[in-house]
Amino acid sequence: MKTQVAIIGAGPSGLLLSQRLHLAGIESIVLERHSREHVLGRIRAGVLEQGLADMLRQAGVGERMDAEGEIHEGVEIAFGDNRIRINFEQLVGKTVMVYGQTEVTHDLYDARDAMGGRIIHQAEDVALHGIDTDKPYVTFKKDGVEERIDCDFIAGCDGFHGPSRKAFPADKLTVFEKVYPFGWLGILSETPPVAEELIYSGHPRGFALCSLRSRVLSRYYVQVPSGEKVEDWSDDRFWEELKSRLPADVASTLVTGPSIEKSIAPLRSFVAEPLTHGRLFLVGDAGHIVPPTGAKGLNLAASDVFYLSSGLIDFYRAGDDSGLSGYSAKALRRIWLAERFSWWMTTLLHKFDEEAFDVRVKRAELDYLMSSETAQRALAENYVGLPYD
Ligand code: FAS
Ligand code: PHB
Repeated sequence: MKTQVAIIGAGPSGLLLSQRLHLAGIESIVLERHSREHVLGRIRAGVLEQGLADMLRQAGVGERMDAEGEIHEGVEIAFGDNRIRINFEQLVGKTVMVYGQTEVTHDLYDARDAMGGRIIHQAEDVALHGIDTDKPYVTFKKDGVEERIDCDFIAGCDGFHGPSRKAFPADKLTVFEKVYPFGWLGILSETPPVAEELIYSGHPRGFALCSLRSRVLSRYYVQVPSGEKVEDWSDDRFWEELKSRLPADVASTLVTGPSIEKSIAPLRSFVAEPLTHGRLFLVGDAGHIVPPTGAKGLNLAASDVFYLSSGLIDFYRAGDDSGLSGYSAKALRRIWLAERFSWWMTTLLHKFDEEAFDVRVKRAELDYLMSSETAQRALAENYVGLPYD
C-alpha cells in the first residue's frame, strides 16, 4: 500500500488529523490496533476548548456537537463551603463546550466513513521503519498477513503506550515526567447532573469533580490513592465518598443511581522532547500527558493536530516545509503552558501528604483565588484554552 501520511492510532488525534488532511486533498491511511467498537467504548474527556470546537466545525464534524453539546460559561471551584464561580464569559469573554470525547470520536468516524476514509482496525504488530529517511514505511499484520504502507510521513497518534515514541533513537529523546500518588475513580450514571456547571471540589478527604455528558448523563470523579482497585468500590461506596467531599447543599441534592461505567485513571504529567524525528511526528498523548484536572488532554491533542496538519498542507501545496520543521517547538510551547496549568490545578485541589508549610501555602493560594479577580482571570484564560498562535 502507498499513501502520503500514515497515521498510527484512531483516537481523536488520528481521526481529526486524517479528516483535516483529507479536506486539503492529502491522502492518509489510519492504522488502529483495536476494533472500532473498542475505541468507541472508551469514556474519557468531557470539555472541549473553543479551538477544538471550531476545528470540528471547520472539518464538517460539528453539527451534532452544536445540537447536543452544552456551552458552559463558567465552572465552580469549591473548598469545603468556600466556593467561587469562575465566570469565563465575564472574565475573558470565552466559553467551553461540554461534549464527551466518545461522541467526538463517533462523529469523526462517521465523517471519515462518509468521505471514504481508510481506517484499518485490528492492525497488529505495527512497526515504523526508515523514519530518518525520505522513504519511511510502516509494517503491520492484518488477519495474520504481513502488510506494508509506504508513505512520505508518519503521524504517531497512538497514545501514551503506542510504538511511535518508542521508535525514536534513545539518544534523540528526552522525557520529563511527574507521577502523582493518586488516580481518579470515575463513574458514569444515567442521572441528572447535580449542577448546571462543573464543580471542582478540594477537600481534606481528597478531590472530587462533578461533570456531565448531558442533562440525563452524569460523570463524577473522586481522587483515590494509587493502587486502588475499581472492584473495591461499590456504587454505594462511591456515592458516599463523593457526597462527603462536596459542599453540603450540593451533596444534599445529588441524585445517585447505578454506574454504567466505572474505571480508575492514573495521573501523570509527561512530555517527550522533541516531538519530531525525521519523518515521524508525535501527536497528542503519544507525546504528552496531563492530569485531567485542567481538562487539557484532548484539547492539547487538538492543537497538535492543528499545527501538524497546517505544516503538512503547506508542504504539499507549496513545498514549504517550515511548518513541519517548526512543529515540535510550536506545539511544545503550548503543551508546556497546559502542563503548568494542569499541574497547578492538580496541586491546588488534590490531597497530598504535605508538610504543614505547604498546606498553609495551598490555603493561601485558594484564598487568593477566591478574593482576586486577577487570579480568577488567570484561571479562566487557561481553562478556556490559550490561543493556538
Ligand atoms: P488516544 O490514547 O485517545 O488514542 C490513541 C489510539 O492509538 C488508541 O485508539 C489506541 O488503541 C491506538 N494505538 C495504541 N497503540 C497502537 C498500536 N500499536 N497500533 C495501532 N494503534 C495503536 N483528558 C481530558 O481532557 N479529560 C479527561 O477526563 C480525561 N480522562 C482520561 C481517562 C483515561 C483512562 C485516559 C487514558 C485518558 C484521559 N484523558 C482525559 C486524556 C484523553 O482524553 C487523551 O488526551 C486523548 O484520548 C488523546 O487522544 P489521542 O492522542 O488520540 O490518544
Ligand atoms: C469529564 O467530564 O470527564 C471531565 C471534565 C473536566 C475535567 C476532567 C474530566 O477536568
